[in-house]
Amino acid sequence: MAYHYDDSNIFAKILRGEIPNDTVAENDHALAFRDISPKAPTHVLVIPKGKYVSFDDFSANASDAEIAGFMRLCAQVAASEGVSLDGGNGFRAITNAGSDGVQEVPHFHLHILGGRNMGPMLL
Ligand code: IU
Repeated sequence: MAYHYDDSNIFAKILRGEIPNDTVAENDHALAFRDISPKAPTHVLVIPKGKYVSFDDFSANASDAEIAGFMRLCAQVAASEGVSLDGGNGFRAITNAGSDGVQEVPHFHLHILGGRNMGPMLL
């Protein structure tokens, strides 16, 4: 079974430059921008520039260079937001996948949340 990517999703439109975004950082393989409805003082979304539906799609199918670029941008964002453990108080990184994960936008994204104590994980 192949993953189905919907080119009409909002993050695809952001990547195509059709919708503005509040960019924090980017590299060849990934883009980081502020969540439009922040749940914490720092709430940044990191997305791959390639067409991947979810964490499992990305992990299974992205190239090593794409995965490295994505992860490095996550670390860069944590540092620039002042939440990295290299000098800051930490953060939470989460990704929702599919209907049981309650994923709203079907383009893989990692939420980086911090700037306050995030409390216990909700289960
Ligand atoms: P989710 O993991 O797919 O549930 O998260 C989607 C996030 O995308 C959510 O936190 C929204 O606030 C956010 N978002 C956004 O930043 N810009 C948009 O135009 C839309 C959603 I639609």
